[in-house]
Amino acid sequence: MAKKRRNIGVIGVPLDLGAGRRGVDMGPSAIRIAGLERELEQLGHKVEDCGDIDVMIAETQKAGSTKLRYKQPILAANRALMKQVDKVMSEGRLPLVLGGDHSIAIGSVAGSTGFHAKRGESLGLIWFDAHGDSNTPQTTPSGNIHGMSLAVSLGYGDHDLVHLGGRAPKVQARNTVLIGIRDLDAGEREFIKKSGVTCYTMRDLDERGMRDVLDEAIRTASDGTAGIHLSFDLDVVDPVDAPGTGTRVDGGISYREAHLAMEMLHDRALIAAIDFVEVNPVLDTQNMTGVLAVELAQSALGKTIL
Ligand SMILES: [Mn+2]
Repeated sequence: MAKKRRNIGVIGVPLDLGAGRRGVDMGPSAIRIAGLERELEQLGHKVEDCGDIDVMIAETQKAGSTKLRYKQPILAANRALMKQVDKVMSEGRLPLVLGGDHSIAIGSVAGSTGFHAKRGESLGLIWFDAHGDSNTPQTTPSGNIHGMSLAVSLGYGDHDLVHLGGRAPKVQARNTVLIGIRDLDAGEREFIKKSGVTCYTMRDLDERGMRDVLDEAIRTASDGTAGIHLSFDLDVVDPVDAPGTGTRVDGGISYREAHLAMEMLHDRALIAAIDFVEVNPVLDTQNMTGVLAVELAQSALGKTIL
């Protein structure tokens, strides 16, 4: 049994328009099939599945600008997600958002921070990822919006995406932490250095260990905030343990490091909202990565070994 029993609202976002490879739209199903609701209820939580956000599929849409591919349908899906996250939080539940590609963090973070902004509060953001997701339309090599969502949340990039919900930025750089980074584009490197976010690369994790890094990350993201939005891209985990993601990068965090991070967040942080994104069943092995997402959700929500 988890120490803190929570009411949880699961929200699926079957969106792959922000990614370069297809298939991540099946992520919410893969995570549900792996037993998400059952496992969380076994911990004593009350889980309600709110179903999926309506999203367009690539076959009915035009990509439009090569610098912001599928902007309009991505914006529409994120607007709906923002409203659903706000609704779930207004009902006193923790939003657990299942991606979909990482562009869905635009709406998820807009929703969670918007809920708190109405109460004069802000949230910190902890972003686990192999990548920076900090391109802008000016720097993007691919035009894929899942590579822009962190920058958007910090107030940089396309005006409509940045101002979704009317407020910008959604989070302050001083409360924003990236962890597990090992593959950055040139523009992202510049952005991360200048923006004021805290970035722990794989080298930092190698040298200092997950425990030390997470301790500091929780302090940074919690400082002056009402809680932490956890956005977890499964590609932060080494491809040996998480083969089902579209942009695999070798040398990621281990299975145990990922669990330790989630366990520490449960014990030492106030988690306000959670995203698990980029599970791609088309590229997976026997739904290993969907199962991993469920296991990490359990650890973040109070599962202990002893
Ligand atoms: Mn990402």
